[in-house]
Amino acid sequence: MNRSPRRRVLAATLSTTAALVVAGGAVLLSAGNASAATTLGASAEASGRYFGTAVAAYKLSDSVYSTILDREFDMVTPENEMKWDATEPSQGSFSYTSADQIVSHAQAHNQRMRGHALAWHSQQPSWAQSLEGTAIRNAMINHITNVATHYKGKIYSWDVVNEAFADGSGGGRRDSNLQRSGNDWIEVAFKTARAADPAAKLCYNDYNTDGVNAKSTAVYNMVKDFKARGVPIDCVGFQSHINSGSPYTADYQSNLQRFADLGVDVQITELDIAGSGSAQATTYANVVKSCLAVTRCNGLTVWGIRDSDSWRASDTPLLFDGSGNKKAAYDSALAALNGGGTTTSPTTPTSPTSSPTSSPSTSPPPSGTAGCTATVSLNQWTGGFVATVKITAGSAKISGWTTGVTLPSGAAITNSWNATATGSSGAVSFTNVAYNGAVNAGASTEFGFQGTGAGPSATPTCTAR
Ligand code: 9MR
Repeated sequence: MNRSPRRRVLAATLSTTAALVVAGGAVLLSAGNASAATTLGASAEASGRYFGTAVAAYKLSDSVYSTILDREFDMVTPENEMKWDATEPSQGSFSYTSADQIVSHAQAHNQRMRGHALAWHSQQPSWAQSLEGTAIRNAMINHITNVATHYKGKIYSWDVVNEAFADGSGGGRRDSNLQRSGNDWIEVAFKTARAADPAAKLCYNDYNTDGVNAKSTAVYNMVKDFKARGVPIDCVGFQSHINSGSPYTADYQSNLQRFADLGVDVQITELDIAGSGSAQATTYANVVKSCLAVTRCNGLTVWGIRDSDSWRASDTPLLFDGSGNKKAAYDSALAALNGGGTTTSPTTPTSPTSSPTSSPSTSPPPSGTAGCTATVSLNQWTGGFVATVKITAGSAKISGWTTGVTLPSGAAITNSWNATATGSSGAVSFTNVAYNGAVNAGASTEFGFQGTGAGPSATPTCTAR
């Protein structure tokens, strides 16, 4: 069953050993920092997540490309090979050669697969482009049934429907032959995919939804409706093609969280960030941290390996340069995955009435002893709040921590991430989870919680082990 991946269990079970070999031969070292893995995939696995990339079949014979792929990544999305035009070039005649090549490569290297994409207005074969009404509806159903059946049991999650919402402030559906076949085409696509491969997570995937805006809210309302009516949907993909026209915004994390709160997983599916140097590196770290802060964020996929592999190469938006060297963005993303790094993920209110605050602990540990301090960043609005707590080790490395907060009367915690909560109102304590207890001297880790009512106003306590 793809929903409880084998390696997730392995990583959790074995993370206390001194060193171990995980996917792609990457080594997870416990010396110095128990969660400091040396590759993107191994590092993501330490928190039960994945780190993937889009792959083009024709590049697998490029040894620079495949060496990086197999060293760094534990999830693979075919960049074009599973699309409708590639898999059903003439109606009823299916062609899986290139996609199968990617699946075989992934299986041989212990990488899982994201399937992309079963139903989409773009990259339809020409025969489908000319269909309308019942004809396109039936063609879609037949296509999904065939492709999802061919890959049954081999796909961790499918982008069942891609980019069905319009850009702009209207919050409506995008016009297409699929949309014109009836507004229910999306739920029909999901039901068809579920019937064909019940083990795959079924995702809705889109771009310009990487923050709270009219388009993401339209998707949110659809997911909410699907959940209420029992339409099978398991996840939402956020493409995250980030550039000046579609920037990383401070509500990135809270947007992921509001979807997760509907009862679906969230995934970063096509990440690339235009730019270079430290600005690009900071944004990569912020996106990674946002995913790590959301319990139901399963993992991240970058849309290509080297800048030269990108669909928009001139933006140099990826983690490796054209020669395959690691960029600053790589180091920053890895550090963020390992719970370190120097960037902070800004959080903003989900309503305009919020006022972020930050307060340092009043009881710093004695120097030279194991100890920790905690600071809280609070975003609140009428009726609720999100708190991000930063735990910082003192002058010695710590191996675990517990922090205490006091909630005002009437407040209650509804959700937390990257920590185990004891209690939900009044005095509440949070203890590290397996992968973020060890914090090096002077280094930090973060966890968060969400609640109803007002957030804590006093400084959290921090006790180290
Ligand atoms: O990266 C893909 C590029 O090679 C194709 O030419 C293009 C065709 O539509 O699709 C690109 O991938 C897109 C993805 O499938 C869906 N989201 C946007 C991606 C970038 O355009």
